Amino acid sequence: MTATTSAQSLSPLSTELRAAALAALERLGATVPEAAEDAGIAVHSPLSGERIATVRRDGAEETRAAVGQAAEAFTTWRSVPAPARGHVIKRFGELLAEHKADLAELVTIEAGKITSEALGEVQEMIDICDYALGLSRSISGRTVPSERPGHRLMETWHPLGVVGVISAFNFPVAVWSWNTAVALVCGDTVVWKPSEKTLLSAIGSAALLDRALVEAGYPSEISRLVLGELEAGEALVADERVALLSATGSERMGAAVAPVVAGRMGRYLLELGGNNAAVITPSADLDLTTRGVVFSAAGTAGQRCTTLRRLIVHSSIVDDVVARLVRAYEGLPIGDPRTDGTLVGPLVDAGSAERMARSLAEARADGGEVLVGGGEVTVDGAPEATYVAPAIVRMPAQTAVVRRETFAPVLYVMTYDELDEAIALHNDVPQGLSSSIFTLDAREAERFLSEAGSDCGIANVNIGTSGAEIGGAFGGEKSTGGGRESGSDAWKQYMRRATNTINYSTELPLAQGVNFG
Ligand code: UN1
Repeated sequence: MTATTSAQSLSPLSTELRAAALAALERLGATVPEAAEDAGIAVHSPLSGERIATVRRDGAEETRAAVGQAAEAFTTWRSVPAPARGHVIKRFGELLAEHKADLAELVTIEAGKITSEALGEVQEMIDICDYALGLSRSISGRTVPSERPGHRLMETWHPLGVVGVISAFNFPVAVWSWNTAVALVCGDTVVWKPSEKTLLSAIGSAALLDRALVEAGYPSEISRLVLGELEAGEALVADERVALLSATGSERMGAAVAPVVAGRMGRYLLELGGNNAAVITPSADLDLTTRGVVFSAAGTAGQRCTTLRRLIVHSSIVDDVVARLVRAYEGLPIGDPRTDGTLVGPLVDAGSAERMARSLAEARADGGEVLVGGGEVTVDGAPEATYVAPAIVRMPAQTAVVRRETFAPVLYVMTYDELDEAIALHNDVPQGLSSSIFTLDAREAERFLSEAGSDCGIANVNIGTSGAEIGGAFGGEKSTGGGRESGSDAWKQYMRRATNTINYSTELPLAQGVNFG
């Protein structure tokens, strides 16, 4: 490893962050391909707002080479028995458990998550490994009655090929692992293009998977990492050898990716923007509701795709709900995410803060009233970092700014009188990821979960919109992209289905009674 980010140019905080990141990577057994400052990709830490490293930049050519290696590795990996593939994932999970703190530290340094949430992200990786291990012994097709005597009709599932994974900064490692653990037990190989904002976390986690593969005697080409930007992403999306492209990011990114993959008849799995809402009804337990709302709206500094962005509150309780939330927001500890007790860390970069400020200005122009937060917060020793106070805005209507996802902690509050009105308002946004209702009334809860209720991929009762477990299928409808990752039967997207008809009779009866001579 050559240190090309000159120590003199770093502030004391950035020096400390760089040293901590490099030490964590060393413990993870990872080598950082550092590049000259003007040649590579700059890695910033949101904790200092400054560059802490410069990493090699892979372009289209390197991406195509990685896909070629993964395609070659597929020809052997696909024939390894699924339970044996599961053992590699089991080992990967063990390594993740052993290095949980190291990887979480990198996630905190690069994505700005508080330590507890960063540890939670790594736990989510361990959980999906457990899940995928079980899957490796339970993937199964079915047998269907044949209309012909002496015939068997059945379905079998086979590996698909190379899976391309494009992941976002806010879950820099967990989302890759959902895709990778499942894809690998399904017999696919993976090429990963992580967010250019979180390359060190990616390098650290990929090193652990490499170790699990190599220890078991398999080639590390089964899983490839591409350290690139737009050019690398475009090459991955366009490559015909990528059978499934799984991408997490903005609605704009998804709208660019989908036509390219569809145009080459590839498959895509998209997990895009969310504009998640909670309906709060008069019977809600307001202590529990307040806690659920604050975690989902202000947690991760509003930077989850599942972050709660809209509250639709019954007009009879809105003043009480708002007063409780404002009180809770006023007491939110904002600051260095490594410090015990901090609940809100920095935004990923200054661009996020600018977009938040623009959205707040637009909300005000629409008649919105900012009840708490919204401003930048200065944190000692980190003058270049971007910390903000999570905001609550009372809106007279669901205007354009509310219908758009702003990836920052802004919670819009609107009111309703009849549940039908609340559900209509809830669904009247382009996105359809996650949703909640807070109620103790079973009829209201069931209506929200019914076909005439929330139109989202995730609909909860008496918990917030974020923090899903890996066992369920994760994803959403409408402009969220329609994909499902992680648990349940999401594995089917990573495999191809074959329908087999086997004739074990001495006759050749044709289906549909056709007589052919
Ligand atoms: C994301 O923000 O892209 O449900 C994923 C949650 C997490 C995953 C979020 N388990 O909030």
